[in-house]
Amino acid sequence: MKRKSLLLVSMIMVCLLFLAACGSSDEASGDSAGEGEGEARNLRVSIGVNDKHPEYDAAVKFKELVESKSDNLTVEVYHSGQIADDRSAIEMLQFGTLDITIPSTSPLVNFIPEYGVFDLPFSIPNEEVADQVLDGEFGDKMLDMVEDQGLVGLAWWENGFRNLTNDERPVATVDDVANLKIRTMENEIHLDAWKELGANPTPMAFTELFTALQQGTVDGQENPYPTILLSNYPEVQEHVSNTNHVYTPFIFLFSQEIWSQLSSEQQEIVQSAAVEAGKYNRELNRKTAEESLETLKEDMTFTEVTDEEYKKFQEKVQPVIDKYKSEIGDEIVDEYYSEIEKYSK
Ligand code: TK8
Repeated sequence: MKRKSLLLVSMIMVCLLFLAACGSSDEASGDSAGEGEGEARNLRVSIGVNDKHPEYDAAVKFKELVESKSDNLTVEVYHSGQIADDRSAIEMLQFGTLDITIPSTSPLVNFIPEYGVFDLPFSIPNEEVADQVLDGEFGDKMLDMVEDQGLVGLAWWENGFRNLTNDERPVATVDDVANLKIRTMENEIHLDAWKELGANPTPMAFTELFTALQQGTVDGQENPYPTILLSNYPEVQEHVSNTNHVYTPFIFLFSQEIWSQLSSEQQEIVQSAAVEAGKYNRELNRKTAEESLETLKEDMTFTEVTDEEYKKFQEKVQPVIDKYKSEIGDEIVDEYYSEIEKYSK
């Protein structure tokens, strides 16, 4: 009797060990979203600028990188706000009805006030400092901050230094800004800054801007040189000035709801492609900005803002910076400025 019960116990142990091994091998083969090559999916990317802009070229680069590395991911790029403007595209990511958008950071302040640091006028002094601040711990912290909004921040791309255009008069000094109807992004810091400078600002989605300039609903706008040239603003604007008043990043955002459905292998492919295409975007954007300025000097009336006048712009908007330092949060603003100082030496 004893021999039979021992045999039975041994057989049960062998079965249990076998089942345990099957269980672990199932986990290893990984059919769940977290493991293996994941399910086939087409990723839609929405950007606001048109297909002549460096951001579009970088989005196509992202598509090529993903499709070359993945067996089951495809990418479609929709430019010119065909799917939605920046703010609506962000909301579509939150609802899981769009996969990717790469907007300016400015509309994000409507969801995450801390993102207002990037809108503080005259803060980032040049692209080199921008890269070091964004690619360092501070930039990583800011990317992580979007998680509470149903978003995944994958990489920093570049919109660039913003410059003023208008159809009324040359702008060389703060006084020249008086009463200009300036379109701003949907961002209260930009609105307040242009009010403080004496303008009459109006917030508006980028997708509506060309028509508003064409119809004279607004006198002017502010954007980096590539956007000014490649959005055909010289057709509807006479004057451009090198105000360089804000450096705006583009942020590569992925819907968190859709991200969680990707396998870890697919997530790795998408993340590395977003970062690599971002480096390509920065390089192309800077080259295009130089070339665009030269063309704009031919197509428009360029007015130089001298260093002396530039300081007066900075002094004039200081009250806005002070006001938003406490609204954004003293701690994050202090950290932002100390990062800028650290890399400006
Ligand atoms: C494009 C926008 C745009 C921005 C603006 O998606 O709204 O003026 O500078 O380029 O993000």
